[in-house]
Amino acid sequence: MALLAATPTAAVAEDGYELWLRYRSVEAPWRARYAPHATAIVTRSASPTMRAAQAELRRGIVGMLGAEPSNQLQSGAIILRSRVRIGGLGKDAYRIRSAVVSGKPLTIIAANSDIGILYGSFAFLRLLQTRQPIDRLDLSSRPKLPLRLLNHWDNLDGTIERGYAGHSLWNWAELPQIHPRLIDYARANASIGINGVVLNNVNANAQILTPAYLRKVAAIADAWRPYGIRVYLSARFSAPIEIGGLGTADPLDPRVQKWWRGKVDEIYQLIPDFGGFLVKANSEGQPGPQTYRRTHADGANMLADALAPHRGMLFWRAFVYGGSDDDRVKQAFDQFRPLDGQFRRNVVLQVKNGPLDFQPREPVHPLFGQMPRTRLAMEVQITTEYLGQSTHLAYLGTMWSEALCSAAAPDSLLAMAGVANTGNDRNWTGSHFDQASWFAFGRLGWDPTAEPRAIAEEWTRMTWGNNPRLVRPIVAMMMRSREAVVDYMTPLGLAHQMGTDHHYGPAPWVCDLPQPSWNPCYYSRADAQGIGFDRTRSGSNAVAQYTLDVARRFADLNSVPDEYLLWFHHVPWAYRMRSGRTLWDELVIRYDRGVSDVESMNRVWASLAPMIDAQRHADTAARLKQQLAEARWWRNASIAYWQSLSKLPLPAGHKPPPHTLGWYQALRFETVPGFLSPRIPPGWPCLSAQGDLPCAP
Ligand code: GCV
Repeated sequence: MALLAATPTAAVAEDGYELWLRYRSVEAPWRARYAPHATAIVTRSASPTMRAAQAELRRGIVGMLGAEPSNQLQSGAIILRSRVRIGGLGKDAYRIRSAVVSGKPLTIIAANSDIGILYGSFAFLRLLQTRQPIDRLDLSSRPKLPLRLLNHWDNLDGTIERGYAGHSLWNWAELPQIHPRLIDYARANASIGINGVVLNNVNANAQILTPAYLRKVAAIADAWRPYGIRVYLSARFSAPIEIGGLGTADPLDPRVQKWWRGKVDEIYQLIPDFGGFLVKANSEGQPGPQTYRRTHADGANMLADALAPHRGMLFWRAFVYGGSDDDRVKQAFDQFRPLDGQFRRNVVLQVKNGPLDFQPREPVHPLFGQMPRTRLAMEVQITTEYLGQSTHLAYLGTMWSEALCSAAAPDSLLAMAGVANTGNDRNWTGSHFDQASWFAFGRLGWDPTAEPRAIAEEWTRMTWGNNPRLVRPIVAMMMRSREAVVDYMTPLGLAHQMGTDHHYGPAPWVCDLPQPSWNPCYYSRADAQGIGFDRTRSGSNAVAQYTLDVARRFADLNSVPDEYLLWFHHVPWAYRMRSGRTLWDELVIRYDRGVSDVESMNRVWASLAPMIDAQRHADTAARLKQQLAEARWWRNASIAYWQSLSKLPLPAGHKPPPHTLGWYQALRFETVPGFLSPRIPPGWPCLSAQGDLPCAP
């Protein structure tokens, strides 16, 4: 890295479109080291995937080294060798090694399949992008999970449920014409090993299964095939009624089974490598087999049987609640655990990382490790519905790694599914830093044991630059960022304290929604005596859903980690924490710690201005400023509410909220994403970017 310090990179105009595949010119000393090992790209195959690999290598080499590679077998050539039968490595794996053949130094990228070559090519480019030596290579890599899928919650009208980066990338009016952006999307995904994309929202519209849409879906599948990306669709369980003319969707009805078989055959006629279906059933108003008194297994197996002859997969979501009065976080486990062993081989049960709903922090879902005879996918949310949406900087690699490391999760996994955070904003994700979570999702899908810090560093180098004076502070900021959000939103195991419906901003006081578990008060259980949800034996006993040793640790106040205290226990405000402080004091200190972390992120980012291009710097600075205002708002509104119950003074040195509780309760946010039309009556108070000040009229 000493080479870098001598030649700081010039900051040129950038808008974030290129993501982490920027391929900017490397510093002269590195060019001198790299150029002799990237003089040519040689391959015998002209398959579309090999052409994509060649094109990417060429693009990277021209961009970074400024020289056009030839296609001659010469000193310094990169040889792409597919179908070489590398023992012990699977289909997607690659090996990269340096060799000397007939006196010529060469770099050989070898794989069992063409797609392995594409992955290997991206890995080779990554070495240059992150300034690693490439003259004595011998490395190989294979994905630990075979299926690595993005789930888009894109609606057919172009809106995106919980999307904060513009409209859908799929322009149904324009399709089957392929916009070049769809190819850049495929390149980005292939570069991080993503190999499947569900195009439409799990709150599905059956129209996607009609011939007119399927022809457009087939065009996307054709365009992405060279990049190893299979297309999947969310299927609406009641489609046989809505588009099939049947009077029922009962999975045991032979007419329904025949309709699905016919539909699946029709899809495979158009898309021979169609990935399969994703289904949200009997959840949040979606239809499902329980409507006909059938089980989730009956429903999933019926669809799986239709897909099986074509080797299609059926992803069935375990996100269910509302069918009982029991603690919401217990309901998925209670419904699905008894079905272990009843699903077909091509069914994957898709389970959210935690048992509630993508909160800033949850313990791992107890189904992981406890469905030994069922194939599982871990579903995470890349789009930050509950972590400040696209304003707050929250790198999620740390959060997912926490879930993946817990409860033997990686061993029981077949797949990772990530709810996509992309839209048609120029930089894809709204916030530049949200690109990092997309990147981390792919890298963790490839290797769930990968270090989130290493991933953050890789992304930073590829996205912002290799200058250590920039890499170190950005990585430090990212590594702390999610914990900061936890601290100023829902510290110490609190959850779901967000505003009704849009989930934007604090609303811990809400207690009047018809479905009990939609209310923040349901989760905090806060009253004059204390706070927290008793999930031990004296309460809902959700803790008993974990394996014995984990359950014991969580159930015991002496061993439960502070991070999960209020998730599992209801404790008095004066409860003495391990730190020696009372719970009340600790709570306030955590809120303030979160806010001060965001203050420091603002300072760090400002100091990086000379090293970062103006547009991306300014955009990020504006979001960080807004984040700070919102972090303070979260802190102040939450403390004002808890204090109205605890009646305790703030610990010394911690400032009281600048407004009354009523002021925070009166704020309305009808223009945040999720609402289709602005409905703010004139005169409503709102929060300005400057902090706790009413907006100008
Ligand atoms: C697609 C949460 C979100 C919903 C989402 C649901 C799900 O409840 O708020 O928008 O619906 O999760 O995962 O199905």
